[in-house]
Amino acid sequence: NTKAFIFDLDGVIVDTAKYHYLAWLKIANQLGIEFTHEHNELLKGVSRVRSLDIILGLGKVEASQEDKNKWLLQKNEDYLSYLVDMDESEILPGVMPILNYLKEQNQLIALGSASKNARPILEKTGTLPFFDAIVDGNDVSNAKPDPEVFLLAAKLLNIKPEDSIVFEDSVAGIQAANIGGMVSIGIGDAETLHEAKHLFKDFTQMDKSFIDALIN
Ligand code: B16
Ligand code: MG
Repeated sequence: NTKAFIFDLDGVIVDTAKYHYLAWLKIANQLGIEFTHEHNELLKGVSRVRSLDIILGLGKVEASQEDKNKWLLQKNEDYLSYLVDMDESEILPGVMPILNYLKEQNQLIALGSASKNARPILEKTGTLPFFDAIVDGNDVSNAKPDPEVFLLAAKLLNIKPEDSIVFEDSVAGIQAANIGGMVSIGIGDAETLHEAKHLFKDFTQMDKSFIDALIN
């Protein structure tokens, strides 16, 4: 059977979460807001605009739209500076074997990411040719946990939600997949992602028989 395998980007294909964190940390420091790795969990899978609002909320800082726009721009420029030297070495362990196996099995692959920087990251890491459809932060208006991003990906592939499988590292993303009626697979920490249907620490823990069972 042909299924749609929908991958989140940050934290699933590449570990860009650390760069998002560093870029947000600069803004937080500038504003005198404490911003820990734990706080950063709240931003995973969340849009750029919403992320800033969450950080400002942590520090109970109120700001004008003008200031917010300035910080959003600064954050993105800083984030992009970390991506300049990005190459295939930044692909997370076990991802390439799974992408290759899915292709061998003639399965459809899509990206379902909140990021507006998704395409250049796929290009730089050489993973772009694997994707039959790409839906990112430029294509949707409702952020995860709204299932829009994943539903649109499945639609572009002409596959029903119940025949779609989502790989996600964020709580909001797992919730989006579940709300969309898809099979949610958490990649990361079991406690954080307890709402996922299946859970793996990373892709090296996932064997081909697991993929076979999803396909058949
Ligand atoms: P950008 P994902 C998300 O990507 C990140 O997890 C989240 O931390 C980030 O704020 C969001 O993309 C927007 O990214 O600023 O590049 O548009 O995990 O949905 O692939
Ligand atoms: Mg993610």
